[in-house]
Order: sequence, then C-alpha cells, then structure tokens
Amino acid sequence: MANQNLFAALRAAFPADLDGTAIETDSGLHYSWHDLDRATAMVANLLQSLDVPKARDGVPPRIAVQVEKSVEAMILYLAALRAGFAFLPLNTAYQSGEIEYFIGNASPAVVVCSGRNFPWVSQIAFKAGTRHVFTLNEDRTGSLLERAAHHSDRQQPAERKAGELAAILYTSGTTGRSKGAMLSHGNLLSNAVMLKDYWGWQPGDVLIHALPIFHVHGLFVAIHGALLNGSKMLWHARFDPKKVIADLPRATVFMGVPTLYVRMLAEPALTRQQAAHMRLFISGSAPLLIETFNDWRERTGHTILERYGMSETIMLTSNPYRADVRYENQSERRGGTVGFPLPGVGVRVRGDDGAAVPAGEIGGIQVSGPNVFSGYWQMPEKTKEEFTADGWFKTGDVGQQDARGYVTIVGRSKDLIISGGYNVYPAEIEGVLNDMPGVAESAIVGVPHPDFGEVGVAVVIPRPGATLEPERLIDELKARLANFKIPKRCFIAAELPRNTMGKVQKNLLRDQYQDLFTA
Ligand code: MLC
Ligand code: AMP
Repeated sequence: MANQNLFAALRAAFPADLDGTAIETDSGLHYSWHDLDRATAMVANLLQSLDVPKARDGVPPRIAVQVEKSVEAMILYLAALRAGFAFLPLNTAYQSGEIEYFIGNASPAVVVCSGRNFPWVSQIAFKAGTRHVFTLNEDRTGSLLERAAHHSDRQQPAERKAGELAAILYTSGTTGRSKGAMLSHGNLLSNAVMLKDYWGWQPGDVLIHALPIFHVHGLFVAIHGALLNGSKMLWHARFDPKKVIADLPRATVFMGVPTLYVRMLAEPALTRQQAAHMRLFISGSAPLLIETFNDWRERTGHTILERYGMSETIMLTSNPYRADVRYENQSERRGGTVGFPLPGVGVRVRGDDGAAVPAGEIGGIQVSGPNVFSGYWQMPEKTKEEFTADGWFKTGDVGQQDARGYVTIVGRSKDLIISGGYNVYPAEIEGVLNDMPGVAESAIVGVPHPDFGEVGVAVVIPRPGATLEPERLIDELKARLANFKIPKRCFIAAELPRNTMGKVQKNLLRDQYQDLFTA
C-alpha cells in the first residue's frame, strides 16, 4: 500500500511549477514550493539523524515545539510529519509550570523552543529525559536551522500507515490535568481532503493565514487546506486587522475566530469594494454572534461560513459553501448555526440517558468518523469515559439538530470558557487560586465580552481572618498561567452560592456578572 504519511499527500499536491510562490510573508519574504520542499527535507533529515527511540506499535518519537509563529515553524511541523515524528504544538503563552506538565506527560525525544526561553525550557526538558533541545527564533536564527543546514535537501517521507500517530494536541479537562488528543495521519488527511471539496477550494485560491499555528484552526485547517490545493498563503505573523484588510484584494480565502471578525468590523477600511475579490470567509473555534454575522454581510456583501470542530476531531460540521446536489437541501449559510455534519462525519444528539432526542430538541452532541481521534495519550480510562459503548465520542457540547439537519450549539456540558478562540478551563484556574495563601475557595465563570466573546471572572472567598487583594491574586495567576487564561476581573466575596446538594451555582454568578463588560 502507498505511503499514508500526511506529508506525502501534501507534497503530492504541490503545483508542477515549484518555482512559483508558496508563501509571502507580511515582512516581505517569499518562499517557493521548492523552498518548502528543500527546507522540510533538511529538517526531516536532521530529525532522522538524531539518536531517538524508533517508532514502536504505531507510536513514533514525539517532538514538542513552543516557538513564535513563523514560516520556519510551519516548516518544522511539516518536517516532523515527513520524518515520521509525532508533532506536539504548544501555545507560546504557556508558562513554565504548564510546559513542565506537557513535556513530562508526553516525554518528547526532541524539544524546540525560542532562544529566549532556552534556559528554562531546556532545564525542564533535560530533567524529563529529553536528549535534544533546539532553538528556533522568529528571525530564522537558532540551532535547529543551523544544524539542518548540514543535511541533504532530499528526503524520502517516512513510511506511515493511516492509523499511525501524527500529532498530539493537549486540551484541558474539566477535572485534572490536560489530556493529549492523539491524531493520526489518516484523521488529518481524511478531514483535509473532504474539506477541499466541501469548501470548493479552486485553482488560483490564495489564503490569508493570520491565526496562531499551535491549535487545530491555524495549524491544520488553514495550512492543510492551502497546501492540499497548491494555494499560495499570505502569511501574517500576528493578526492585525488593518494588515488583513489591506491584503483582501490579493486573496480569496480567510479563516478566523470570531474575535478577528469583530476587530476587522471596527476598521473603516473594511468595505464591500475592499472585500470584492474574496471568495470565502470562514469562522470557527467559538460561537459567532448573529450581530457579527449580519454586520459582516451588510458591510462586505459576504456571508461568513461558520463551522464547528475540536482538537479531538478536527472539523465536524459546516455551513454549506454552495448549493450542491450531492448535499441535498444544503444551500443556505444560516447564522447562529454551525451547519451540517460534514460528509463522512456522524453527528447525533443524545439525552442524559443516552437515548436519541427528537429533531429540534436539545442534548449532548456525539460524533463519529474517520476524523475522530483514537484516544488520549496514556489515559485509557479518560478515553473510555469520553466514548459511548458503541464508539461515538462525547464532545461535551450541547446542541440540537433541526429537521433539515442544521446543527446549533446552545451550550456546553463541560465547564469551559472560550475566550478569543482559546479554551479556558475554570477548574484549572480555580485549582491554582485555591492553593494561594488566604484563599478558602474560588469560582471562575465566563461572561460576555465585546472583543473576546467570553472572558473569565473570578470570585474568591478568603479564609477566616485573611485579607485578599484582587490585583495581587491576578498578578500571582499571571506568573503561573498562560495570559489568555487570566480572569479579566476578580471579586472577593463572603461565600459562593450553593444549591441544596452543596454544589456551587455558577449560573447565579454568571447572571450576577453578565453585564460587567457589555453594559
Ligand atoms: C490575548 N489576550 C486574551 C486573548 N488573547 N485574553 C483573553 N482571550 C484571548 N484569546 C490578552 C492577553 O492576555 C493580554 O492581556 C492582552 O490580551 C494582549 O495580548 P496579545 O497577545 O497582544 O493579544 P492579541 O494579539 O490581541 O490576541 C488576540 C487574538 C488571539 C484574538 C488575536 O487571542 C488569537 O489569535 N486567538 C485565536 C485563537 C485560535 O487560534 N484558536 C483556535 C483554537 S482551535 P494583558 O492583561 O497581559 O495585557 C479550536 C478548534 C476549532 O478551537 O474548532 O477550530
Ligand atoms: P478545542 O478543544 O480548542 O479544540 O475547542 C473545541 C471547542 O470549541 C468545541 O468543543 C466547541 O465547544 C468550541 N467550538 C468550536 N467551533 C465552534 C463554533 N463554531 N461555535 C461554537 N463553539 C465552537
């Protein structure tokens, strides 16, 4: 059977003219397809030259990467696939305690970090038994590329089967620590191939890439989409609404979390004329408010296509790209919904008792398909809990599917806040707060926010006799956790509201602070 390494499929889709531009960056750099091919070969050869454990039982060596967004960081991802390593991307906002957990849990053979963070990251990595730590900086310096420069620019992609591990994405949990979702070459490729057709990727498409590349949206959906279509990317190192709007006349596809759309709408330069060349605007990772959906249509003449996915499953549902006879009745992009189950993806809604609920009624969303991950890294018990007996994955999202098939997400059974497209698990922050001196207990709730959609608010109860200062608690949290997890406000209270069972009534706290940022 042919090699099912995801990189091999992406490479096969490169255009015949390898001298054409594959990527143009916002700092004026141009990369040809040939450059991508050569650079990924060199880095893959470096990785394969290292003394690391060989793949065993479909489990290859892991490479954990915490670096700023750059084309070279993307090349490193592709090179890891090419060399047959499993890629473990880490948000640049993560602090040492968070990194220590990920490295300790995944025991990567190789770690790559920025030169600035090398002193502490390497210490954590070496302590965890990692033998190889490289640096990679935004300006293309660092030991990774220096070492790769000594390797050949030709390389045969490692032989991989569809079920073999390609990436581990850590996602936090409602209880306990983060879990590593194991995604295979087949999970990633099947989803990308299906989306290429469903979203109507066509010759000449150009993608504006303005998302971070350490989560599903920017790393998989955007990059695989462009590469599999042989499409050029206009590469933005960080999201700047003005710069994206300026690039619209040269592009056809844009992907963003709702916050990016909200920020672009605040720019007078966003006009119908400026967006005239665009073919498709896609939103996901967090709920898109109907006002944003409507305002965007009014201002640009384009209807945003909203889709729904997860780290564990990649893309699950999507509003339609076009009226297509193959996808009967799927003609309208309906705001407030996440569209239809994607071809090949099973979506069903179940009640608390596990029974099917009638169309239009609310329940837990369960999914199945070739895109669904195989389980959490070294957590068989957790994996078992999250799947039904008949093999469907319980997303933790609560929603409904109407008679026509449109899926709407109405809430979450998991205690999760999605802030600017990043997941924040209250339990993790409460755990850190509760360990601070003078803190008896705490609760974090999500409330509406005009920019981030939703943000966390902390309510903290002091121990008897203790005096707590909200600013001090926030500063302490900042030293320990990624910045997007930090509650935007902190209140000290005498007690938390509880029901008769003694359970904290977060809904009452949410109601209390509902208008904090939107009044
Ligand atoms: C930044 N800040 C945030 C935040 N991002 N606060 C809450 N939520 C966020 N998402 C805070 C910082 O802590 C800092 O606070 C201040 O804002 C400025 O930081 P910054 O880094 O300069 O912010 P900015 O560059 O403006 O970033 C905002 C953003 C970014 C929206 C561009 O958050 C972003 O790129 N989000 C996209 C996330 C994403 O890709 N998600 C996909 C997940 S995949 P202070 O106090 O320190 O000043 C997934 C599956 C799927 O969910 O379906 O796709
Ligand atoms: P992550 O674990 O970071 O992959 O986040 C996945 C979660 O993001 C899902 O379980 C949903 O709760 C949420 N999500 C993704 N896309 C959407 C969307 N379009 N609307 C609402 N929630 C979404």
